Amino acid sequence: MGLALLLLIWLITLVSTYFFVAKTWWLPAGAAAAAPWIDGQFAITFVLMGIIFLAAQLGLGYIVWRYREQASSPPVSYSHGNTKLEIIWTTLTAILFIGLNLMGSRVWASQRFAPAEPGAVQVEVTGMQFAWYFRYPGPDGKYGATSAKLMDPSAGGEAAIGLNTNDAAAKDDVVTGTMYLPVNREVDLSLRAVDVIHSFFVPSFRFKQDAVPGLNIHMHFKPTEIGEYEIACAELCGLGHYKMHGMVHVVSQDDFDKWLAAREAEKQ
Ligand SMILES: [Cu+2]
Repeated sequence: MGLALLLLIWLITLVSTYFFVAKTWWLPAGAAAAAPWIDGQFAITFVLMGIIFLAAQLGLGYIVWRYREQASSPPVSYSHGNTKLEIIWTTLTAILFIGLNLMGSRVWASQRFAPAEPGAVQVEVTGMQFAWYFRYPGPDGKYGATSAKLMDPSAGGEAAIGLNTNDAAAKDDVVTGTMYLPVNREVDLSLRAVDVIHSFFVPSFRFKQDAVPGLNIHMHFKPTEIGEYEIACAELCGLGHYKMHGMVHVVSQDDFDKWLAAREAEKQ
């Protein structure tokens, strides 16, 4: 019985480790400037945690087998703990977790606290049950005013985000249901939410940030590959959460300019 348990524990350990090593459930290929940095952080975390996980589970299996009940087993003796050992492993765990946090905080902060590169494309993303809307400020470079009173999610587009069309700065604002971005240019993102908390997640960009009602959250990132990428809502936000899906089209600067000009023309 002890041997069967040892084999079972080791088998579960090795099979679950295999999925991480073989990357069977890995994220899609990175397509933004920070992606290699974030992937590197993932790799460090998985390798360190993987070594500890393997050592702990293989050790557990061995001990289950080594101390199995046998005819010659001595009577059980109880341990009342070992303060020195507890201090050692608590300290090591604290160093590991705080260290990983400090390492990861650099890339996290670089996308949030450091200012976006000059000339970044401005895009406002609004999450609502259950859609994403994208707003470009137009030639004036200014977003027009919005108001909660004007919001009509059932109408879609400008009305959904409550754009005040009487505001001069709103005249050239473009609101779309699909996001277009020029390749290799930084994107200065403003994230808003209408109703509940949503989370703007683009797995290919390794980009995830909550959108919170009442807050305007700024982040920036740089797509580096032309292509189409999925957007998912990563915060359980209601019954339709599963279909809160969108697409980002990363195109050349030329195609982006043409696309935006065509949207402006549609407004006239
Ligand atoms: Cu959502």
